[in-house]
Amino acid sequence: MQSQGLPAQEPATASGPLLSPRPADPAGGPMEPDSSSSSRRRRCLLICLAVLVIVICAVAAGILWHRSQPEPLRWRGRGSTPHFSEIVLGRCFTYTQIIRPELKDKDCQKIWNAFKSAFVSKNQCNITEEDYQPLLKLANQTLPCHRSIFWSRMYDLAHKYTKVQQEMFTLEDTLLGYMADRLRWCGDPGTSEMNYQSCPDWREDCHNNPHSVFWKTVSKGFAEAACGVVYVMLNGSNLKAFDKSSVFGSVEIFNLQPQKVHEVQAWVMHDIRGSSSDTCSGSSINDLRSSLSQRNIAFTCQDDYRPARFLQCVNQAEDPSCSSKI
Ligand code: N1C
Repeated sequence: MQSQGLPAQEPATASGPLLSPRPADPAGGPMEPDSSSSSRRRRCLLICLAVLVIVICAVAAGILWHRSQPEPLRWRGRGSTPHFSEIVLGRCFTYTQIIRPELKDKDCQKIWNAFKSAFVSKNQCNITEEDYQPLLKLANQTLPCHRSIFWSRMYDLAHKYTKVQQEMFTLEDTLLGYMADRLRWCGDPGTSEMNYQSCPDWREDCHNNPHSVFWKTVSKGFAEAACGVVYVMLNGSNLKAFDKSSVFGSVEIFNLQPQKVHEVQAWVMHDIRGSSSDTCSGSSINDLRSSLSQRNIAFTCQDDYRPARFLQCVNQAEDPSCSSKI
């Protein structure tokens, strides 16, 4: 039978120093079948060992690499809205190309970059109004006088109203508000990525987070730009229709410009089947009246402004308050 061993003249060191030297074959003939098969077994064993070592090293390196990736900080608020960048960029194009084509020359890619640069890779509790200034400059938009509507605790009805009355604008009907409407976002100091796991909560983590500072900054800009008669929709089914701690009560009214704003007209709306907790003659509206009079801005107030009431009645037409006689 033909030997399956290596030729005896092959140097013993060819397989490496770990191999034991092959027995010498004084006749120069084929090796003994026993010793050749044991050398094969050893070689197999060595190859298996080497493969095992490589696998262990690869797994260990993988684990170390994974651990060295910085984990984003953990906050108490929900993380960024999934696909935040795609949504903001898409909304920018929708707004500038379809909704308000007069803004078609805005550069949405630049706007998105400025938005992201305002908060990524920064301390998420130390975001400032200045961080958002480049974004505000790029997305700047002029609104005609008498067309701005503010709201507080009345998100749905105010936006239903401007959907029908298309020449009127809430902040969410401007490019900046439209892009960010109902989204959440934050970054992480360790990376230039978004944090999709958690974001700082205004109450439980910190006030100067990317989301709160954004709304404060753009609300301030929206109020500064308003002129003529401005409108505000307030929720009379809340205990206080006017809340001094709301964005409207703490930011917007203080940034209306008395030289441009002649009058603030408030509409205090009540849920059709809800309670009527506060009205134009209540004390919270009085607070609003006096805040504005100190700033020399005239004030008028209407309970259940009829055009907005009609919108509430679309869903509850059977209610007596929706009958045309009332
Ligand atoms: O605190 P609010 O109401 O009085 O804020 C509303 C007021 C509006 O007039 C807007 O111009 O301030 C502006 N504004 C927004 O447009 C806006 N969209 C979404 C302020 N906040 C806005 N958000 C988010 O809702 C944001 O997270 C903020 O804290 C809330 C405010 O809602 P609110 O208490 O009903």
